[in-house]
Amino acid sequence: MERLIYLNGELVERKQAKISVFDHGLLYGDGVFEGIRAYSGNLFKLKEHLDRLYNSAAAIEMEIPMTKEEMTRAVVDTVNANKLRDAYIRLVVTRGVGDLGINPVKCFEPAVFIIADKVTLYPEEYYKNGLNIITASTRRNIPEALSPRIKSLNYLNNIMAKIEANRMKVPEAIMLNREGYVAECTGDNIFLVNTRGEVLTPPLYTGALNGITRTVIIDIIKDMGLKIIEAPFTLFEVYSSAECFLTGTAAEIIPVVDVDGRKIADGRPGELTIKLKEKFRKITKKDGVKL
Ligand code: PXG
Repeated sequence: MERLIYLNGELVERKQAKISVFDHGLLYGDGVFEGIRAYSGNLFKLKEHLDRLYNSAAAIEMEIPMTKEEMTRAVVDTVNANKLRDAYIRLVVTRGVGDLGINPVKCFEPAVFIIADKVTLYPEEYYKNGLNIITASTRRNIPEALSPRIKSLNYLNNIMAKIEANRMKVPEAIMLNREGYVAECTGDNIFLVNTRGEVLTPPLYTGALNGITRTVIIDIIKDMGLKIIEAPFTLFEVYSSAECFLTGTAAEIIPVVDVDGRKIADGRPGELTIKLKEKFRKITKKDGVKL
């Protein structure tokens, strides 16, 4: 079946889903987006994703021409039109068509499109054996220039770090902020478990995206009665950790067993990491908006 794409209020066939070369999302990366998943007919944490989308839009002074209720309906309709129960959903809002100058005042209407597709799962061995990752030399964008909390269409900062990972033939890379503290990975948040059994994750001000999965994991850790510490840490804490894992909509929870060629603990996925993954899987069918 040909995919149906939501484009500015209409469901159109993939071939008809076209954006102008004068769209400022394309010309300048001027826009925002979300990556969302549906699990067995449940749009997991859709409200939280939409809140982040509207906050990102507000941060770049762009008004999304739809209410959150209308956007919820548009997402539900798009997934249903494609007869999907498990899906990866890409929701994009661009500044819209303007002229060749950067000035957004000439862009009169943001463009909204939603793509719903099958989820491409990460290889099973990533979860079973854990990831080898590196530290990128590319530092995270500084908040004084552009807040790394905005999920904008300008992902070049992360892409440059991803290219470094590709060069080293590993699937992810740690990004440090300007001060040298660990911020996050190119498309995932990062967590450590130290040898005292405390869980650490970088605070958002270090340059981490406010990950939806990150928040869910923090809540699970608190429910388990474990201590979660949101405080800056360096590569020293990473290299000497008892466990390390990444979180994200696509990856869910994925163990890390090697950073920059140094083994994390015994080089096997950690016990708590595995437990968190199981707990996370259980709630993906519950918390969200039903299709
Ligand atoms: N940090 C960054 C920089 C991200 O882009 C996350 C963390 C995880 O956030 P969520 O809300 O998903 O738990 C993301 C989001 C990809 C890809 O293809 C990944 C993301 C976004 C776009 C593409 O790997 N991850």
